Amino acid sequence: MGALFSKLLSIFLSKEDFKIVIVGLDNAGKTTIVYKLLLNEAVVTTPTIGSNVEEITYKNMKMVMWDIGGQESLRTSWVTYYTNAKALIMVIDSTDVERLNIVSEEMNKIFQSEILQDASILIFANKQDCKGALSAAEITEKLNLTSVKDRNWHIQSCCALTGDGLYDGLDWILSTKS
Ligand SMILES: Nc1nc2c(ncn2[C@@H]2O[C@H](COP(=O)(O)OP(=O)(O)OP(=O)(O)O)[C@@H](O)[C@H]2O)c(=O)[nH]1
Ligand SMILES: [Mg+2]
Repeated sequence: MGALFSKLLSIFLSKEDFKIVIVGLDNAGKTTIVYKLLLNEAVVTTPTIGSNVEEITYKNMKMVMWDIGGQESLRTSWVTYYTNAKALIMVIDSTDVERLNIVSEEMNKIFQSEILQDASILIFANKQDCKGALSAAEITEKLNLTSVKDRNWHIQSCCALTGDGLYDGLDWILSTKS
């Protein structure tokens, strides 16, 4: 979606909407997660260019999910989506060990972002069905998450193809806002 259209859409969406921004490196599984939640299907995806917005109603809460492309050239635009976000979801491909250092850099920017100060930060350790996937505990250690004391964060292991763990993650987000 073009930047101008995204801006116009955000003007029409009320501040009261439960806005969730979903980020993560390319191929992490963000779009797959959104459509699993929306349609209960593992859809075939193509890389997201710009962003994709879907509304998901869960436990009577209408969540507006902003799924943003994760390719390198798109990552600097992530911050432009953060205004009024109640939560941010970082999706990690748990098998992509080589790029965990890049994930760590992006996580640090998110934790330091003033605009996300009050947002709940959920980390999905995705692709747990794959051989060699790091566990949530291993990712917690590699990203040094336990050192982050001033943000409300949580890590949840999941598999976007089966849906395992996805609603546990949403339940955590809701628990932080009730
Ligand atoms: N095995 C496995 N594959 C997954 C899982 N989640 C996503 N995938 C696959 O990973 C690939 C990338 O998924 P996408 O959802 O398009 O990734 P994305 O994070 O939206 O990527 P960008 O839009 O480029 O930022 C697809 O082939 C998915 O089928 C999972 O839990 N397990
Ligand atoms: Mg995508």
